[in-house]
Amino acid sequence: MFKLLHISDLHAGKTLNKVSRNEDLAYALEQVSDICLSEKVDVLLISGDIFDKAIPDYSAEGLVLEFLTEWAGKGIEVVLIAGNHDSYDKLRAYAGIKKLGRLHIFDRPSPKVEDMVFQYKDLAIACLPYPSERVLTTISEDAHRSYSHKVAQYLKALAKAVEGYKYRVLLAHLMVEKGKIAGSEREASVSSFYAIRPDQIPESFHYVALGHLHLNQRIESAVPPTHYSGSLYQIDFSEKDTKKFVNLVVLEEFGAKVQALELSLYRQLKEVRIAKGQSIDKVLDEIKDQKALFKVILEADIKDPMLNLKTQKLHQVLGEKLVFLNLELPESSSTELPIEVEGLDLLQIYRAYYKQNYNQELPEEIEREVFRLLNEVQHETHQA
Ligand SMILES: [Mn+2]
Repeated sequence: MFKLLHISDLHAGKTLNKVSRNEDLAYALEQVSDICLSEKVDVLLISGDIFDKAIPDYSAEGLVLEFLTEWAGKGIEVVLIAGNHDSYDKLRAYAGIKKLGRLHIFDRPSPKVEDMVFQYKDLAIACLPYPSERVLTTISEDAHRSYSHKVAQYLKALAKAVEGYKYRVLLAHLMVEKGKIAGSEREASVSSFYAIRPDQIPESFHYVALGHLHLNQRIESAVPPTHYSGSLYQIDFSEKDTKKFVNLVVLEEFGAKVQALELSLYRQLKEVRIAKGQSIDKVLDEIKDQKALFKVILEADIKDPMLNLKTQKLHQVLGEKLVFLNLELPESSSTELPIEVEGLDLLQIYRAYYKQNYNQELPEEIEREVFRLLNEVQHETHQA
């Protein structure tokens, strides 16, 4: 019998409009450590997206290093793989700290599948770190075949590599068709092009520990028990109102028993809408002491002389807790645009809009700011 704890998608170094989420992660990791010790877990599985970006901030790195080295002398093995947010090279550089803990890092898929297996007594963990297209092309013999075909071939080879073991687990960072998307995953990485079919997951595994999708879920149509444990905290506002879990897995002679354990959250992400005519003071009274980060949607009239005061008040009372403030203007203000929009660029349209609404020319400093913002959204959104 083995006890495994399956966690995923730590996203250390995540920020929301410059607000660091490292405290949220630290709070979750404390609970993970407590569970590992109180449940006497044998192996901790971490299925990728350790970091949110290739170069995270120092406090994120400190947090992860502290967590990973905590297990030295505690008799718990830790197996981790890279996710699509992780840098392969960064995780490879972590190889040295293996000496400190019972830490086993699989940073990228290797052409030799035998190198991708962690063995512990009669348990084998076959690992597939996020297979980027580039890596997959270099290690695959049939380069012309589709992405999902190559991944499926690799999974087959992994299943074969561990067939002699009594207990067999697959640890992978992958998109599986029919998985529910939270919205906070990187868009292209969850498209159907990158998805493998549930029936491409080899039947011979006793448990499949997946990372990538941020909602805790089981892929029912796969033959082996196939689970995403989900992110450890609400990564962004698309995960508002969702609960967070880790999976406790008991591997026994007759199969796997899987139990999702709910984590408590350091801060909730909350979306608050303030309707036109609603008292801002009253809303603020209700929410200002809550332990949460807020996205406030203010239904506004651009001609309202109090608008500036209202937004100032929101910033003043909520402070750091106000992560986003979105003004929602009535539909009509956009239909009032001059008809001869055709052939104008966005800046020209904004100039016309400003003149129509304020009866004056667009001031230079605003024009410069609008130009900068337009540049930013048009040229920088597609960077990873
Ligand atoms: Mn992720």
